[in-house]
Amino acid sequence: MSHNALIVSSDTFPARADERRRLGIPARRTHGAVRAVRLEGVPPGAGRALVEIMAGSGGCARAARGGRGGGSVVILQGDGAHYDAFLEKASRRPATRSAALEVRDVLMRASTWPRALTLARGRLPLGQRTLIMGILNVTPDSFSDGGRYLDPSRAVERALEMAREGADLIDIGGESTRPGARPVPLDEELRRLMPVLETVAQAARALPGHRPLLSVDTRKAEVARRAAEAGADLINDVSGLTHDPAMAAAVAESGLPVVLQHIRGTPGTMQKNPRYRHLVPEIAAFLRAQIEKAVRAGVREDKIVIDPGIGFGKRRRDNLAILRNLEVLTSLGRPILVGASRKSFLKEANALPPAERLEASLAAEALAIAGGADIIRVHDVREASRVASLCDAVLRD
Ligand code: HH2
Repeated sequence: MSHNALIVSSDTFPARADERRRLGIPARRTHGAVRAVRLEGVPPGAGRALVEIMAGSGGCARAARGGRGGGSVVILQGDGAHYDAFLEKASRRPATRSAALEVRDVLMRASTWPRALTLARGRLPLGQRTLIMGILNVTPDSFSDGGRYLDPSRAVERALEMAREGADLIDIGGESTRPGARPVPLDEELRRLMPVLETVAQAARALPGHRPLLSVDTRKAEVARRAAEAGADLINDVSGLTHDPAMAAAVAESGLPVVLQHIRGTPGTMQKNPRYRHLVPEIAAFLRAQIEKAVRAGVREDKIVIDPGIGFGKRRRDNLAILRNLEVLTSLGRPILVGASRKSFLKEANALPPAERLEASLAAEALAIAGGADIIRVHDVREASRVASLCDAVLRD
C-alpha cells in the first residue's frame, strides 16, 4: 500500500548559497534544509521501526494512530545527512523498505523541481517566472464572466486583449463548473467552444512574437479530441479524469499536456457538506492516484500539471488552508496551477460580487506563488501579471 509520503514542512531558510551569503552565514556551518516527511497507513510494527531508525540516525520521529486507510501516521524530521543515514538503514529492512523508498522518492522529487512542461511540440519553461493563464468562458452562466463572451467575435477580441496584457495561456471553457451548475450536453459545449477556439487559434498564430498557448477547459474526451485537432495546446480537466472514462486515453492520444484538478464529487454535488479529515494529504492522495491513472493510459508524466481545485468541494476554511499549505503539494514533483480568481471564498461577511474581488484575488494569487504555484488562472490578466512579476523578483531572484 502507498504511504502517500509528503514533505509537510521544509526549513529551506536559508538553504540557497547566495541567500546564506547575504545573511552572513558561512556556507560550511549550514547542513541543508530540515524537512518533515509524513507517511500514512504504516503498519504499527513498521512505524515503531521507522521511528527508531530515524532517532538512531540523528533526526527525530513520531508515530501515531490515524490517517487514511488505517495504520499509523509517521512523521520523520531531519536534515540531509539524517535522511541519508535513515534511508541507508531503513531500505535494508523488509518491514521498512517500502516506506523508505517513498521517502527517498519524495525528497528527490522536491529537490528536482520541474523546469519545464513538455508540450506536444516543444517545452514550456517553468520556474523562471510565474505563468499567467487568462480565463475565457464562452458560457451563459459562468459565475464571473458568464454571458459576456458568447458572441465569438467578442470572445476572440477578449483573447487577444489578454494576450496583449501578458497571458501566457488562455483557458477557453464552454461549460460552467461553478457549484450547482448543470452538466452541458456534448453538442452544446462543442457549439459554444469550437468557433471561438478555431478563430483564436488562427488569430494567435498571426500575433507577432509572443503567442499564448491555448488551453481548453473540459471534462469530456470528445471535446478534448476535437480541441486538439483545432490547435489546442493543453487540456484542463477540472474533474481530474473522474468525469469521462475515455478522457485519459483521449489525452494520451492527443499528445497534449493536461491539468489534473482535485474535485470532491461533481459541480452539482460538491458544495453539499464537503468534509475532510486531513485536507492536504487527501488532495495529494487523489492527485497521485489520477497521475498514475493518466500514466497507465499513456500520458507522459512530464506532461501533467496538478491543481488543488480551489472551490471544488471545499469550505472557505479548506480553500484558505490550501493556500497556507500549498507547498506540501510540491512533494508530487509536478508543476502546480492555482485558480483562486474572484471565487466566493475571497469574500468575507460583507459579501462582494465577483467583479469586486480584484484585490483579494491578487492577494490570494501572491500567496499561491509564494507557496510554489507555477501557473495562476486569472480573470484580471494585466493586474495579476504585475503582481506576479514582483513576487517573482523576490522569490525567484
Ligand atoms: N476554476 C474554474 C474553472 N476551471 N480549472 C482549473 N484548472 N482550476 C480552477 O481553479 C478552475 C478551473 C471555475 O472558475 P470559472 O471558469 O471562472 O467559472 P465557471 O466554472 O463558472 O465557468
